[in-house]
Amino acid sequence: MNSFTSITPMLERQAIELPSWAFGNSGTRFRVFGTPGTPRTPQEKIADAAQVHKHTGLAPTVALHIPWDKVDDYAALRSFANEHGVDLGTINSNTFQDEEYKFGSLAASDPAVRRRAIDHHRECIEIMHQTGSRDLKIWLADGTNYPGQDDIRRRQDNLADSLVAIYAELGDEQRLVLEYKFFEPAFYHTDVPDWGTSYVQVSALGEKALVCLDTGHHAPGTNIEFIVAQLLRLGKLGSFDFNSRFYADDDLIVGAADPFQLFRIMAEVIRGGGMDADSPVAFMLDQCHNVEAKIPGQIRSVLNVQEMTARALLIDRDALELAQFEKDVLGANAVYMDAFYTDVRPALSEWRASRGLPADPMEAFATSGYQEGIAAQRVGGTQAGWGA
Ligand code: AOS
Ligand code: ZN
Ligand code: ZN
Repeated sequence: MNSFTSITPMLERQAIELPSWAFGNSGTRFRVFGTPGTPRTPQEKIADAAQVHKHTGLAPTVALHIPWDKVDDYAALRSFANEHGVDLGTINSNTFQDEEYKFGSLAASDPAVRRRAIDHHRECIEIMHQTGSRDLKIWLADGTNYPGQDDIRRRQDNLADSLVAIYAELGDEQRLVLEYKFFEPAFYHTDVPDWGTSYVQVSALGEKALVCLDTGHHAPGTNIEFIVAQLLRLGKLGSFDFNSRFYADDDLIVGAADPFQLFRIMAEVIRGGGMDADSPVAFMLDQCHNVEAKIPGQIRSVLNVQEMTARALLIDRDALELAQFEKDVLGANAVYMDAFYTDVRPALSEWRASRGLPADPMEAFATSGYQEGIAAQRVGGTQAGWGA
């Protein structure tokens, strides 16, 4: 097994982008539970996200959601983020909350609706010029609830045409990442339901269009690490939306439901070059913290990714390849499992301390007084969250 010392250069490079919406109030369709100190503005969300980076060194950028994080001056918002030690990252579009999008957006049969959705993405790209963002993330709730409701084939052509119009607006250094999801809120068919559809659509656009893989967006039992291996092999894995699920798109803390799956995903990321210095793959959380404290929830999340990444980096690839070559099934599996069963937390704590970071980020935040401070200070105002 590789030594911990040998993997620290890769760990040093790890960066996990935080979603602004993780810090706002969010919830399921049943209820949104508010918590004291919840941000009321994009600036307060960014200040909270900066606490995660301060205590872990793992989260240097914050993704925005438009219009939830709409401000008059995005350059000023970027300066605010920089003053807090972080930068702005992915711009996430939103065509899933307006009345006009009841029957879809970029895939809708109504050309006027498609034009509105395309214009929204043009606005997002304009914002990207001001925030310095590389990625435009497109997730569509588009789909139908009943067989026959709409022409599912024509919707693919509508989507393709809409994406061409958006792609043409991208700057030279900008990318479009198209996220898929197998169901919800549409229940009969979703217009971008799987990695294959996203791959087909982005491949038709060009090299600046790639797939976004949300780990909560697959049917139970899906071998997600196979999709990771395939998209890396095809050069079309643009980004992850990390979270974990027990049943659907639960948006729970990544690794909480199945740390072994996260380990296997990171093992394929590493095998496929996704952690190399020149890797185009972006790693982001897409989570909501409905019953747990939000900032600690995000700290726990990035630590979970770091821990499973470290374990996956411990895999002795030479020993694994030899065992595979020799058809030593149990030997090969043992190489894999030896790495997975290695508790890397003590080594990570020491490593953090050696870099001037808290050995225990959760404890450091809990005793920092920050949570108590915002709970006392942020009284009144609209507590940001879904649709805020
Ligand atoms: C929706 O299920 C997708 O995961 C989106 O990436 C994300 O949750 C949304 O854009 C933010 O609410
Ligand atoms: Zn997502
Ligand atoms: Zn999702």
